[in-house]
Amino acid sequence: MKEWKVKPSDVMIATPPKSGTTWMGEIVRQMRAYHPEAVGKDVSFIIPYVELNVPTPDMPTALECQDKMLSPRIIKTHLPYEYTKEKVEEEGLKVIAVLREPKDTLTSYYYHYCNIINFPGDFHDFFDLVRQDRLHGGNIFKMAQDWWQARDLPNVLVVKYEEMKKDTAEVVRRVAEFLEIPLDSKAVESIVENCNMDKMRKGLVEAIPDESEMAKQFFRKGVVGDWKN
Ligand code: PPS
Repeated sequence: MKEWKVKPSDVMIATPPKSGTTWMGEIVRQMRAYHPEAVGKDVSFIIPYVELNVPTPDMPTALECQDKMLSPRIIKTHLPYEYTKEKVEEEGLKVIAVLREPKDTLTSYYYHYCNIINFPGDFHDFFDLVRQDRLHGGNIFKMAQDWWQARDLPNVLVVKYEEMKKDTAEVVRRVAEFLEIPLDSKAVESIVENCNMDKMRKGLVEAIPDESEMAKQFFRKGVVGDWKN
């Protein structure tokens, strides 16, 4: 984060893992085409994580990828608040934080562990990791609490996954207002439609056909209250 340079038009999507990062990312990505400063409709399909630096010789680092991105850039992160605090509070970085009922987040996270990273244990084993604060994405409770406390900053918008489920169009309008992107009702409707789970799943399967199973598992159920099951 010390090396990363904020641009005034940047927007960062910050969430505890499994809280709606990808969904909000796609909403903002779709919206980006209507941004007054956008160059055409050219926006990357993949939104990079600020913290994901892959140190292999032939792979550009996340910072290098971001340097090459066209502005206005969309970046995402699961970093704890304290790492981004300076950028947010002193440099005015715009952040959309998405929070989700933690029981659903952990349910989703458990399936992520099983399906995506081959965790061999059951939910109890997984929950032991939660209790020991050993999840690879960090402490979802602390992250949610910190972003919630930052919600009154003018450059921070906090949205809940449950609100996105209940009325996606309302959230799209709120995000557009926050990002100062003018959208008419047709644009809102089209963004909502393009960001539904089936379309997003299909898009990912087409983008990475060799890993279509993973893509299907990633877009799992997308419902509120699945923890009960
Ligand atoms: S990650 O790995 O941290 O980036 O995961 P993240 O994208 O934050 O969260 C994944 C969960 O979000 C659900 N999802 C959606 N729900 C509704 N609509 C859309 N379009 C959508 N896209 C992703 C996804 O299914 C994961 O939740 P669960 O409960 O596992 O289904």
